[in-house]
Amino acid sequence: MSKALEGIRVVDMTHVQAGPVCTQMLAWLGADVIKIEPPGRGDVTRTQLRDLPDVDSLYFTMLNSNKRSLTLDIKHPRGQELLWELLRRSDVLVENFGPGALDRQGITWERLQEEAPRLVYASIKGFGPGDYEDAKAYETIAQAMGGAMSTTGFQDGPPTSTGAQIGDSGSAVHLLAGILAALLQRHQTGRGQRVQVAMQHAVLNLCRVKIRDHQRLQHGPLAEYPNSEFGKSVPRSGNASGGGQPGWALRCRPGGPDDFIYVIIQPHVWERLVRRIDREDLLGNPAWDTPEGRLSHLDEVFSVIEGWTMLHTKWEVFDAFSAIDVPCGPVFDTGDLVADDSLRRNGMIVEVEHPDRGTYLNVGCPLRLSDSPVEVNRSPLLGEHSEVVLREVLGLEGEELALVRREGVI
Ligand code: CAO
Repeated sequence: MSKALEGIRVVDMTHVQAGPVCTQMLAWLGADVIKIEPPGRGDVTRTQLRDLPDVDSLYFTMLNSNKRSLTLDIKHPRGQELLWELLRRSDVLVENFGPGALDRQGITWERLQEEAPRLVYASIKGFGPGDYEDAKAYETIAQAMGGAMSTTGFQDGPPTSTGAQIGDSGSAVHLLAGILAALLQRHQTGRGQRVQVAMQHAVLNLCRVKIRDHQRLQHGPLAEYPNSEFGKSVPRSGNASGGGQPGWALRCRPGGPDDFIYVIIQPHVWERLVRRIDREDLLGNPAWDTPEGRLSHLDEVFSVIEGWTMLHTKWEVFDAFSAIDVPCGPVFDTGDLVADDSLRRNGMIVEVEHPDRGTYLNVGCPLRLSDSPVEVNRSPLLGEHSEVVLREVLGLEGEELALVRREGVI
């Protein structure tokens, strides 16, 4: 079966996490993603957080599947020539180097428009133009400056980062959307365009509800928050749901660190819920029976439900509450995730074979297209496809190929 992005060639000058996640998705959708890496060392993540000596790290293998690796020294004059040849024959360039890194090599938007007018030039930086534009950024810096940290955690604790990589992988997904839109628009205009995502902007976009609450706060306290006092900015709200229906993480048996279930109280399932937990005595009492009545003492409401959940495992509570249509979800720890049958059947936890490390687990592709199935293949070894790419795409042969290798260009 064909793939959605078949025939699209991507020059992948990404490293670490934010860029590689985006180009991995382009590859899963069928693009030919050629990852350019510095000869000899490659993407820094190949050697970071290694679990096995001399083997590409899981950090690298899990973010670079389905790509081809071309080592190319972009600071060498011959490397530059080959890069430009490749760019002229490609559809998309994706990069996430520090501010100005490509410009310093003469790879500017102005020149790209002249040399490769159909090319979509996509970048991730920490920040947009202005005060912060020259600053480098990592995941947690974006979380700090995009609103996630100040609003995550409990009010009596420090600002807290979230485990979901919303700065890096969140920016990657935003960039993917921009690239696909630019490729579509190219059908009308015949031209590529520049697509830019700032990690701070991506995180802020994901914190939209907190700016909603900031404005609500100017008109009075946020009743659904667990906090008793409010200042001028939105406080950390622990495990409050953030939506229109209250929710909380409730303890379950046997009381381990992840023995919790998240329960949301919808008004129309309240009666069923209290019957299920054997608290019919609460029915008929407006302080308990109406959403407005419950709002003023949500902590008490949830501790009553917790009195029942603590007697059962999170899976038992999930079954019992799901059976009466109460929205709830057990807290999955990483062991639960990799063992979950349905995630495996859905292709979200996949086993991949690697020549150096054997079998490893990858998180699969959450996009499911009926006409473009995704097969997750292993990440490339460093420079594994250098010669084949130079031969196939740029037509280099024999002595020309031998020379670039001898001179350390690839
Ligand atoms: N051949 C030769 N040189 C190469 C090369 C190649 N194939 N590929 C990259 N390089 C060089 C670049 O030209 C650049 O050199 P100069 O510094 O001399 O200009 C250098 O490698 C990369 O620079 P950098 O600033 O990107 O790298 P860093 O490790 O100092 O910073 C990071 C890393 C992530 C902070 C920075 O890249 C950044 O801010 N990126 C944008 C935001 C981002 O994506 N952050 C997410 C990171 S994931 O948590």
